[in-house]
Amino acid sequence: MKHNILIGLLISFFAIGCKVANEQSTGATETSSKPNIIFVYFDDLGYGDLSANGAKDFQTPNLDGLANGGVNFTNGYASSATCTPSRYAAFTGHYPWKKELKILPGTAPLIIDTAQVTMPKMLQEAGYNTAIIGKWHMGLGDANKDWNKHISPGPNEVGFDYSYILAATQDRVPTVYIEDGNVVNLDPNDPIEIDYKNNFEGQPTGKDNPELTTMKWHHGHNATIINGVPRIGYMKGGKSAIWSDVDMADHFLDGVKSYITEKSKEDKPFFLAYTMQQPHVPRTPHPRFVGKSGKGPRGDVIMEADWCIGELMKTIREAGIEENTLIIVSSDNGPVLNDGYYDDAVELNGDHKPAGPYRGGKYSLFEAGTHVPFFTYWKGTIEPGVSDALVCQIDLFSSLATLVGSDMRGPDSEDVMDAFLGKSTKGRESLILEATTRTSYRKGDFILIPPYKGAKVNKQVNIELGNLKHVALFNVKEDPSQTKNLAKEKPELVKEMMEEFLAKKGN
Ligand code: NG6
Ligand code: CA
Repeated sequence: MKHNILIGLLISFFAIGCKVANEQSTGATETSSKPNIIFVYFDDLGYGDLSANGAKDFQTPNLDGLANGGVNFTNGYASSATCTPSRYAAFTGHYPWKKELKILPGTAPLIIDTAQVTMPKMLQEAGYNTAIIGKWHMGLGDANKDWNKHISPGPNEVGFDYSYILAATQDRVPTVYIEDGNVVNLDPNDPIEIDYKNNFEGQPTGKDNPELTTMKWHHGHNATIINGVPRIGYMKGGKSAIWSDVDMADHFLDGVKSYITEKSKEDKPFFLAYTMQQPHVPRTPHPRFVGKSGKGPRGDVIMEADWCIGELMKTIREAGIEENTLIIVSSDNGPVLNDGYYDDAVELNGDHKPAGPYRGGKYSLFEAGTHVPFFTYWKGTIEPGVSDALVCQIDLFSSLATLVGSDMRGPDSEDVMDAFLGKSTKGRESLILEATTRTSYRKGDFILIPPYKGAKVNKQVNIELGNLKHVALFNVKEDPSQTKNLAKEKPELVKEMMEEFLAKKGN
């Protein structure tokens, strides 16, 4: 009898053991269908700024490793030709032109409604740890916020469990880091004050005190001088909290490394938005990258960013999570050489084509405004290849929702997960693009640009804006540099696309 009980106990122990083992293996399957997700989001990086996409004058081996080892999209888009609207679309799945979003000043309130569904909220609900480290530029708190108190709402209120950000851009105040809503290293005896209209009495500015600057402003960027760099907006106080520009890339990278190392030990998967500041102005490479590209600071910070990607990959490999991590790389808008400082970007550019074959640049309704680097990498799951599928950052929300088994969707976001995984060559059928509140319509290989009033060229940045007198139709595949307006040749297609475009825009 005793013997039988013992055998019975052994059998049940064995059965429990198997059950646990089974559960563990089910758990493992679950984690692979919920991989870690890292969204590397550049600021103003052009399609042609990577050697994988044709850059010859300098190399980006680490970015190339991801682009060539994953799916490199030849028709990958940002939603807008400027930062704020693009980011809003990427993180919320909403078309930014519906809200007529513009580039925000550093004092702007949060533009995402805290009641709104967002991509990070969707991932939180699906069991993810979520974080953003880097540039934010979607506003913070309310219009009259006190930077010396907890600043809310912000990233933490719209889906990010952790945030370590710069509020707007590197070229505008406040020039401090904000961690989970609190300015880092702030001395309460030296409070920060920010104003975008009026200077604080007695404060030198780039405009009045050029002798105090180490970087010269070309247009805009002539208010408060921080670290020798004249910025957009006025700032007073907060000395102990002011960031070091040349250390910014290392600083964000350190945060990214710690986050990945720490979170990869947890049972939950993580979503990390690594929103890099490069190569936006002011371009301030760390001294170890100065002169490396031969293209001045713009090329140098691209090489610095590429090195950061190498470090990111090392961290992922050391944490043993490379085969369980989906990495998506893109840029918030197209490239610009002179965006307001004299930094030799124009003078040393030579034959480099930051936008690759595309016409225009940042701010433009022509291709280069939004047609950006875009690739997905997932070792062991994504087969390397090149895809012509039409995909946009706005689609991340609904696509990732499918991946992680969530039924939440972004209202204007389409599920193109199979294209992201390289399993299908089918992306979106059509897409509405935006550049400084103007819109265009891409369908298949064609792009329709309606006529707009306004300057042909933004002379300050020397970029063609895409303001045309008459409607234009281009075949982006055959004519990426948009030299041949097909509107007269294909009136039927123009009519069809215009009708669809207007219907989609609700006019
Ligand atoms: C513009 C700035 C430009 C850059 C841009 C935002 C001037 C004259 N120009 O207004 O330098 O900061 O805003 O770039 O101030 S973005 O990538 O964040 O959209
Ligand atoms: Ca940008």
